[in-house]
Amino acid sequence: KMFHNTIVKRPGATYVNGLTTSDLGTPILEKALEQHDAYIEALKTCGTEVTVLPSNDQFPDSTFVEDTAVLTPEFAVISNPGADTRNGEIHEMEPAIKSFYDKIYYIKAPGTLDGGDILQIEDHFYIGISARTNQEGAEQLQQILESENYKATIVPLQKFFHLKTGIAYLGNQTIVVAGEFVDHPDFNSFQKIVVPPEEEYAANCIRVNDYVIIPSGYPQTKQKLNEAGYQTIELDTSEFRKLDGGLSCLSLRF
Ligand code: CIR
Repeated sequence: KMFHNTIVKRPGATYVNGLTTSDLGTPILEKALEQHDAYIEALKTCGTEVTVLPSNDQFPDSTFVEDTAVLTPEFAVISNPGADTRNGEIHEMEPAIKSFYDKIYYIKAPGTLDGGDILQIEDHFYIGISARTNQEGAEQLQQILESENYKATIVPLQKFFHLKTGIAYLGNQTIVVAGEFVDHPDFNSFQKIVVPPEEEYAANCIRVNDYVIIPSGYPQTKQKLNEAGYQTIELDTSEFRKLDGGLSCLSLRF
């Protein structure tokens, strides 16, 4: 699948106060901005037109734009983020999405849903139930997708923060998997690139056209991807990892 467009949002001064479950320390804003610059450059190298939205200090986590929407070639779904401090992020994202889409659906309370819990594999969407996405939100999305002739499977998560924390789709029926997804029955029919436990964070990688963008510092995963024939771009994501974020979280790709 070819991606023509990407949307990103700059980290703001309050980024350092974002939500986290990790104990990797407080992010360094200046470094986060440099890493974000490199991320934008990589998306351009992959051939996408990058829309860069300005930061909003009211929402410390708003650079993690992936959580605000689910985008398909035909329509957009604005999510209803499950964290209180993030829910309002959708109001700034909506006009940006409207500039690309005419057909827009919404996830509505009491349903909650974070885009990071949604993985598209060809015409089939997998919807994680997590601390952020509840059953009601997942079922709303499932109904929307099925009404648009997509398939949708709900996948309750055991340990991962978001579905895409532990799984990525590369095209060609091939997935990158870590942890609970290595032997998960819902994903057994795919070709798998298995990320070893010590490199688990590298499972959050993104295929963008001719490249797979991966976090730097995960040599075994990089080697497996290269041996499978994928060209990789490595990016330092240390300041995003400190807030449980990764490469997929930082953009909407469509
Ligand atoms: C949060 O807790 O919501 C952010 N600190 C991290 C969001 C990561 N997003 C993603 O995995 N899609």
